[in-house]
Amino acid sequence: MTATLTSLHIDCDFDAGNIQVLDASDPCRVHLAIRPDTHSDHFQWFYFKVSGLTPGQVHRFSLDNASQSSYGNAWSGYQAVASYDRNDWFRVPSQFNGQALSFEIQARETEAWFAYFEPYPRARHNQLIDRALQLPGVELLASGRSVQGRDIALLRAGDGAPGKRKLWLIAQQHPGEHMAEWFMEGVIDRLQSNDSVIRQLLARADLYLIPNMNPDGAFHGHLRTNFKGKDLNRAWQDASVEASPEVFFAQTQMQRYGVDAFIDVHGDEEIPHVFTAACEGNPGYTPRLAALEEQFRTALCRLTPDFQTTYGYTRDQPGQANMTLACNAVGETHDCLSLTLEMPFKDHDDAPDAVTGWSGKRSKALAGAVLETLAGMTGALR
Ligand code: GEM
Ligand code: ZN
Repeated sequence: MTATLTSLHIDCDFDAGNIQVLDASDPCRVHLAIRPDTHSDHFQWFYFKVSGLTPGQVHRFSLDNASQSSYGNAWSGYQAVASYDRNDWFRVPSQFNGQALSFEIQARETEAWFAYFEPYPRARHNQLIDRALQLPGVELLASGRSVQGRDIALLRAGDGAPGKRKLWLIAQQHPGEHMAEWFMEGVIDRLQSNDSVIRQLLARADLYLIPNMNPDGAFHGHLRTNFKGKDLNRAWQDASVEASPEVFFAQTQMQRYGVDAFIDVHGDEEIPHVFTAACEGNPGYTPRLAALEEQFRTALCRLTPDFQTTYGYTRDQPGQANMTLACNAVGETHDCLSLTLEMPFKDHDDAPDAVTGWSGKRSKALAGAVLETLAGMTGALR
């Protein structure tokens, strides 16, 4: 006789939650769908809680609309993440059949969370800002407002003294790319270490940090857009207070303080590697900028196995860059080293981790290597 299993309760009414229940009548085979961003057709990010699991029982979940997501081809080779406590996240066996992404767990406990990537909670963001402001030499330089009025913190590490290089790092323009703010936590961690590399860096440069560019989108479980349905990484030529106040704020501050190097931190759904994209298609691209990009990539490769230059986006043809992207717009406006840094939703196949795949912890470690790379370049940036 088959034991009657407890019915499951599925919830996503929390920070960054996103799921729609299609049919949960069979607790062993649950049918779900991912909800699109508000005011946009984009979707891929999911994050939900399941209660009523039967320990020892295999429970299967199917995202039935996966193939219609923004990056429908990206599900091949992807594994969902799960957690029993929202601190320790691990990959679960997942399959994509060309239509639906299904994943399963042999439950250890009666409750579990599932997500597209290890979520970076808003509460943790607030703690990160508070912790950063306790560090010597770190200040809240300015605070912007999102469409819905959430704070956008611009932190500066350093005294802004004349002659110091201005290094900008912004993160999570695309709200579903939670690895980006894990990276920014790694920046703050390395600053807090105040080791000799950081002291060398801050002797010559100031860091301008925006740990989360899109708090509304993150809170609402969006993949790609802000609360007005705007892709912020397509807003850097026509930013407005009405449609894209987040970018308008960042650009205003960049104009005010200046930029000598810029890194826009993202996640990539499809490519299972960490990589950068740069400004080779900009009209103002020069051999000087090409050399700086090469110096950065070569140095970062030497510092960590969690970076590579073989895989990445197709290079833009000369003069063909999309200037609405942050990387290209900032690189052109400020004639500086400007990069998009991409971390994978899957794993970094050059140094895979079978348990976690790419993770928050690896995003944080990468940040330390990026700061070390920048520390070795401050003299070359201008
Ligand atoms: C990407 S950036 C795309 C850059 N493409 C090239 N060829 N340089 C985006 O915004 O689409 C960043 C991301 O979404 O992660
Ligand atoms: Zn992105």
